Amino acid sequence: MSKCIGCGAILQTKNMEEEGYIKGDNDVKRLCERCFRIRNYGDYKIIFKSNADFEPILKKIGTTNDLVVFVVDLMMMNKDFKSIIQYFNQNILLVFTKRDVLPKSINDQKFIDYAKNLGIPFVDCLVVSSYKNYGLDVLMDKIEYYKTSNQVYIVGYTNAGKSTLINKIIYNYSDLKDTITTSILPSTTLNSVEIPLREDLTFIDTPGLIDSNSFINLVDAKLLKKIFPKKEIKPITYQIKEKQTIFVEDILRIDVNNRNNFTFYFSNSLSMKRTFKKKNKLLHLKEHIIRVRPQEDIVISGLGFIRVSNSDVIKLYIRDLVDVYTRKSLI
Ligand SMILES: Nc1nc2c(ncn2[C@@H]2O[C@H](COP(=O)(O)OP(=O)(O)OP(=O)(O)O)[C@@H](O)[C@H]2O)c(=O)[nH]1
Ligand SMILES: [Mg+2]
Repeated sequence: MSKCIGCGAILQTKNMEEEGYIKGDNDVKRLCERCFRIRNYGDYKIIFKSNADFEPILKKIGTTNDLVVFVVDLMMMNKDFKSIIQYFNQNILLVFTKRDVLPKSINDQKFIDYAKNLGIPFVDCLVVSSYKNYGLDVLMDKIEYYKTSNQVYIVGYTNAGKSTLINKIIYNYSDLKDTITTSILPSTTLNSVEIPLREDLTFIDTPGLIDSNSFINLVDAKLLKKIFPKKEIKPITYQIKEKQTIFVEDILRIDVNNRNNFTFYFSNSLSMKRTFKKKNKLLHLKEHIIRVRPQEDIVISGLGFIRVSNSDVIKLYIRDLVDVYTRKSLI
């Protein structure tokens, strides 16, 4: 059975609603209708998957000795890494991607040190940006150095930027024409996709695991477009002098009581507002009472993080299921 070259789904001509659907006459291209539409019309169709669909793929990788490249979106640093690395005993190369979205002034070593403190057993760690072609030569050198066979697996959470990274590698380091489908939607890649870059090097893209506590897996495509920063984030600082409330669109409410500085590392496409007046907006969302210490970040999984200067207890309202917690400041 042949697979779609864009997402890895097994091709079928019977059911338009199911993954891998292909019109008979498109057979030569081996690209399913969904990939065709994403690529040509930006027309996204969410295929709902659960991690149970993808776990067998990761388990199988764990039975090999092949190098695993674990791709993590820098904005999603907080993720529970263990739920992915538990599958692997082989060499894991940790790659933080989307470097372009965080301010240039931050030293990359900060991210690497942060990762080291999380106790992840990776052989090496580096920071890249597929958009800016940043760090890719170093990545290729490290892959050459750590690979134990001709196969290299690319794994991570959905939306991390795995397929985009492989496409950039195809473009930069091979004469291949085929590319993998990428999109802002979760579960773009549906099955493993093999890219034979050279005789002695095949990349295998995999579907990302879904983090059901990330904001990105709970919202529609329109909001997703705003949430994902397309360029460097310009942090927004609010100097709070008295009781105030900060709103981010109609998705987040933060009530602050005391003098403090809050710096938001969120996509600048999201509109933010602060108000001194008492408002009842968004109180129906899930309430979190957060005790934050000086120089800590409040992380809102999938949305971004807020650096806080002074210790305080604040109230935060966000959609149910979204993980909210504090960590030592990343910046
Ligand atoms: N700013 C920025 N965005 C990126 C970068 N790499 C990928 N993206 C964006 O991140 C989104 C997800 O990218 P994909 O490559 O489809 O992610 P994936 O990890 O393959 O996702 P799944 O196939 O769902 O597991 C897309 O909107 C990409 O354009 C990058 O280096 N910088
Ligand atoms: Mg993908």
